[in-house]
Amino acid sequence: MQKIKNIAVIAHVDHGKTTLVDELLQQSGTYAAHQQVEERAMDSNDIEKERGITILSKNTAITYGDHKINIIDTPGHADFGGEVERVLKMVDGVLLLVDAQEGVMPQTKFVLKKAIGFGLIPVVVINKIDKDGSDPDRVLDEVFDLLVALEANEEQLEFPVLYAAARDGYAKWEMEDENKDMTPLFEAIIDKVPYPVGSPDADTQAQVFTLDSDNFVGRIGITRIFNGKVKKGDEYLLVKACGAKTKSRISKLIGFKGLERFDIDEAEAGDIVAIAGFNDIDVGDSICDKTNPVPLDPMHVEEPTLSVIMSVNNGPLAGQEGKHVTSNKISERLEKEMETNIAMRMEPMGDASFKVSGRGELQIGILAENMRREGFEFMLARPEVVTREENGVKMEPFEHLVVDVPEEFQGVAIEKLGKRKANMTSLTPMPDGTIRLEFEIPARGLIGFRNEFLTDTKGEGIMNHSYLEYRPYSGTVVSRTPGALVSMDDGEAVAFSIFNLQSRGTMFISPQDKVYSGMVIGESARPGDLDVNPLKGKQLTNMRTSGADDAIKLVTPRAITLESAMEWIEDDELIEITPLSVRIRKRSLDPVVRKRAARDKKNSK
Ligand SMILES: Nc1nc2c(ncn2[C@@H]2O[C@H](COP(=O)(O)OP(=O)(O)OP(=O)(O)O)[C@@H](O)[C@H]2O)c(=O)[nH]1
Ligand SMILES: [Mg+2]
Repeated sequence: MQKIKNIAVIAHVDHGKTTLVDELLQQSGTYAAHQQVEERAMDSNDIEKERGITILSKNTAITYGDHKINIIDTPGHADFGGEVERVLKMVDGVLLLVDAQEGVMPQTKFVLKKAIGFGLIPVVVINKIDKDGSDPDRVLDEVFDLLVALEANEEQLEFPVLYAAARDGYAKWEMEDENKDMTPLFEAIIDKVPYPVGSPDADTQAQVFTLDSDNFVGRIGITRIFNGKVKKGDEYLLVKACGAKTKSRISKLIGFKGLERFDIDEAEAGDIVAIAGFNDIDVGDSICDKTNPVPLDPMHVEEPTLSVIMSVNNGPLAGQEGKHVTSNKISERLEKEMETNIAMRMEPMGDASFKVSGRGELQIGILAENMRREGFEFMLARPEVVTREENGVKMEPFEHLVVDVPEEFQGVAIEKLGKRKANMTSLTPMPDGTIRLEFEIPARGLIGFRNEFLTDTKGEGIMNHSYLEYRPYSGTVVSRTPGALVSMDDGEAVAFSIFNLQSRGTMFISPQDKVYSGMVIGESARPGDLDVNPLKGKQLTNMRTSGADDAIKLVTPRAITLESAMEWIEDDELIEITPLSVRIRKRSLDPVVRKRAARDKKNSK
């Protein structure tokens, strides 16, 4: 029987997980000599590469001496916390990375809490010790204190610690040791991570933690085998969380090595392999012995905390840029997403709209971004937190927020967060002269805060947050103050009118952009919406902006991205998303209806 170790690499965002996995792949000699490998090889999908972040958990395998090590790289951004939760059951140990300068951050707490909950003993890797301002001793204390706070048991409190610079390819047991290579970390994995329990001779029990597809064999479930064996060509029972059972034959069995996959005939307890042959295989399903099926517990991940209504685009420009625009197409796509993404939910709401729920704006934003790249066109409303009722009390999600600001911005940060119902829990001067402020804040209070925070701190503030728990509803929190500049006509925007409107606020559009009545074309410098005409002055040709004639100078418009729009919009606004454009519009395009609504709102106050 092969000696196997199964580990997941977990951390706060950017603490160096994917870079560390690169080095483990490199230094174990997993790649062929001539193989060209990109940096952060595990971040394989387009959006991951573009943004330099991990979005999906992915597994790889390396050989070290006589051991096979299955490694799962996980995302560190709080919105993808579900990706971490769903893989922790599949491993027997975790590498917890902590940035030697930043120290314990909100998502460090979240992932460590989950790992402790599964009874795992973390191998702590204090990473980026090469960084200026790195302070491994302080960070180690923080990790220890966190484990105590999480009520870790004695064994867990005796966690092994290594010091590393993943990017430079070394890890070591003591700071004084020489910077050499990753050998100490390989040793730690072999010595400190327990072997899988379970027996190859028992009845088969395996569980799917990731879905994949293959043009030839269809759906593939990446599974951890807990007991028994799986053999190509043999028949097994697939048991779903709801209890439904289907019998099928394994048509293809796939093993992993580095970035490669290859066909295998058999795998046994302890290993991670991909299985094809079950048409309706989903994440969380168990694959069991057909005569004595003992399914594994379904997976549990935290429920979504944020939801947004997605609907068919019904604006004047609808259908011009997208390929898939109907309610049926959108519904099909969302259903497909829910099969693989166990941290998200979807609920049809009637009138060609769907409630999509997830962990945060980024998670929902990435789904929307993937959809527009696939040719979809649709609208999104303002994100709302998912509230719950507990014993007759309305509850809402709270987040743990950490902001790092230069001292001079401490006051404004505290004041602005106070207005958003944040409760400060600590204030720590950091060695680099910044101040670290920690808060507990209703998730609602964070919607739209990032932009404001960056402006207030002149781009120097850093904020990080992750889910804490549900608490009683905390009343109204402030929302956006500036109003919208709303187009009152349909057509193509004209340079001259944009020039005239610049003094009214920040423009979102450029000359020749298509606009329509009710579309938001800028942010007003003042509260309250303003209807404006971006088409006026048609007789003055647009040529005047492009030529050498600099009679009018246009300020570069503020770029509207999917996420910035989600942060910015109010309840009476919608985002129109197509493969080519992101536009903001008023929910009601009719100015008369809007005026009446504004008057009613004012009277009711
Ligand atoms: N100075 C320094 N930088 C590092 C080190 N390891 C990684 N980095 C840098 O940190 C950044 C983030 O690295 P990633 O490996 O993508 O971090 P990650 O934890 O996988 O990030 P997410 O998956 O998005 O949570 C990159 O710019 C790396 O080059 C290190 O040891 N020292
Ligand atoms: Mg990563």
